[in-house]
Amino acid sequence: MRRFVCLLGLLVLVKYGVAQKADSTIKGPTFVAVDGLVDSSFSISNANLDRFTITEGKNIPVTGPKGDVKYTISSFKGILLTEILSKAKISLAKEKDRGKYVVVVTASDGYTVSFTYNELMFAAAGKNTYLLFEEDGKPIDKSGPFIVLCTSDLITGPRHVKWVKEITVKKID
Ligand SMILES: Nc1nc2c(c(=O)[nH]1)N[C@H]1C(S)=C(S)[C@@H](COP(=O)(O)O)O[C@H]1N2
Ligand SMILES: [Mo]
Repeated sequence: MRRFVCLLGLLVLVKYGVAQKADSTIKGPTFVAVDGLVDSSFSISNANLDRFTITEGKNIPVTGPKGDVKYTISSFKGILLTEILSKAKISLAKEKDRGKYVVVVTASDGYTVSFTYNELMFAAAGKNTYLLFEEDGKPIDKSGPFIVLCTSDLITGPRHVKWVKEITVKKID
């Protein structure tokens, strides 16, 4: 009996130790809050990704301000930001105020990026901005678990957001 208890204790320790190790590779929040001027706020985590249409992409260079390629994302899985926003439903008080609405993406380290309503609805960024949750066939570890990236940006580094925490819809004055 004592042996059994010892073994059980060991198993628990091993399992706990492994779980700790797996968690320590994740730097950012495990869920992304979608909120602000929307009809319904919600959060996205690994547990509810199946609510969304998943898109795949490949060979995306992440470039610095001078065009230098820092690295290339060879493949990714993600959700279009517009798909997320269409579920949340941005509430425009007046249609012609659309130009005053912005979608602000923030990370746990304070890094912040914004997309305007008009560019997401009517320009290339709308079809190319994703919340990524997988890179190279695996969950994103050191920059994740969630990244926002606009693949149509001429320089992709600045609007590449690691450790995404929140996607908020705001209105400027
Ligand atoms: N959360 C967060 N995301 C970030 C940054 C940051 O400091 N914090 N740096 C940005 C910059 S300056 C670049 S060029 C790209 C690529 O940076 P990396 O090489 O650190 O991945 O990520 C961007 N995303
Ligand atoms: Mo950068």
